[in-house]
Amino acid sequence: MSRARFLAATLQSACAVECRAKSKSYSPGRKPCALLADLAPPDGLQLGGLTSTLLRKPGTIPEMKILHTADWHLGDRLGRIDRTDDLRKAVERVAAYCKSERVDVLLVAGDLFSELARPDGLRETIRHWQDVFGEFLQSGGTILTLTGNHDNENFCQTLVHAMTLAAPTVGRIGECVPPGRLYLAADPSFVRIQDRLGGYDVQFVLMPYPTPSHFLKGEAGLKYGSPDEKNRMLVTAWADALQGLRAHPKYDPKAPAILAAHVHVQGSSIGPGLFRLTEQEDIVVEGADLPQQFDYVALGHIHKPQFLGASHVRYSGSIERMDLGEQADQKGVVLVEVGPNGREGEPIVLPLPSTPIYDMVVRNPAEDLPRLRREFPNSRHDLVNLHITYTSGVDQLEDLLKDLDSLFPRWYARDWKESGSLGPSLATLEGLRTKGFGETVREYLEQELIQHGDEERQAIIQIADELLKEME
Ligand SMILES: [Mn+2]
Repeated sequence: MSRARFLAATLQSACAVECRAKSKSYSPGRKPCALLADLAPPDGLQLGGLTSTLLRKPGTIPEMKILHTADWHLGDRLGRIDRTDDLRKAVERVAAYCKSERVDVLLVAGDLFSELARPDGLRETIRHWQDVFGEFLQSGGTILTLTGNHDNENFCQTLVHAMTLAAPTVGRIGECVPPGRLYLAADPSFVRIQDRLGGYDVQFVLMPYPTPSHFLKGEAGLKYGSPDEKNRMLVTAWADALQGLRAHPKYDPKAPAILAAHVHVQGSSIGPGLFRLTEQEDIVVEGADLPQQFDYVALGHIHKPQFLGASHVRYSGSIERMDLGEQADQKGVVLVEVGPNGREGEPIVLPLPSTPIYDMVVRNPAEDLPRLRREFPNSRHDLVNLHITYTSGVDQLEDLLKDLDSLFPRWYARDWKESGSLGPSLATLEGLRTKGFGETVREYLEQELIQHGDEERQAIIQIADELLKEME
């Protein structure tokens, strides 16, 4: 340890002791003696184990603090509901944790953007990051990200090219990434980050989702005959790429190492289902050796938070509930500390509040509506899938829909049927018959426009009919 570093460490230790004595928090590398008030969690959050991670033993080498998150899906939609505001709030909470926990590295393990986001939405997302993470980056924090299966390949490749043009030497395999910037990996790679005070490097292996364009390069990429064969090749290519990085001359197997990957690892629990992907389509890789190979494994792709076998191999889960399959998930981010000798202590889950999402069945509107008003007084932000049965001559469908609209303004999907009209057998037959394109469009418009005046509805349907005729 150099004399200057020794002096710095001593001062930091002294400060830590003083801070503890004054019930203040302390973390190395940032302004010492920040008041606990600075650490106040965002609205409504409870921080489990926060204080214990901030109070360090004096005289020890400081650990690098890494915050693991994934599956942001920024700009996503659920049915007719735009999730932008929900997701921005979640990102702001992640940034608040970066500040309150004195995080050094924010690791986002893929699926940053929704495939539903439009170019203007993507632009605004990047702008939002500048506002939200500006302070974190300026104070020397680093953001490491990689691409997932939902990330728009063109857009991410453009980002990577632009960032490489701005800083051509940053991100080369095995090199140190300078702090204070965001780094995005679209290809398998590994970089180092130097601890701000400890003087040691931590290696970060970054494995994007295995797509043919990034993992089956050259001739091999063209030679698969079936989807199954393609998947088998990608599984092998993923393992080979990881093995290749660990065998790289610049990779030090004795130095601390973190893996961040967007992939489905064998043995994980997907809950009710994968997000907009069938199990057959997914690439499932072998992960038995990962706990021994890495000090921490930061996974993305599966939205249900969990660890796999060892507590340091984790899916952080998404930052918000993205669909009905996630209604029971408690969302969060994971904080882990790594020192020169590897992981220090257990990873800690920091909770994120998320939007309630549920199915709502209305069978008897006259009774159900007053009851729902009593039972759901705070449902303005809830994401609701409405299933309505009404009776002609008893219920007014248009009024009923208006009432439900005011009770659950963020319903994201709804269907209704007349109680007498559809017997179960008839309903099944109806479902089995394949509808034509024109019929589907007309039925959709009829449903969507039910609350508009007849004249308006007819006018719009007429325009749609003309367009459909043109297409035919
Ligand atoms: Mn994914």
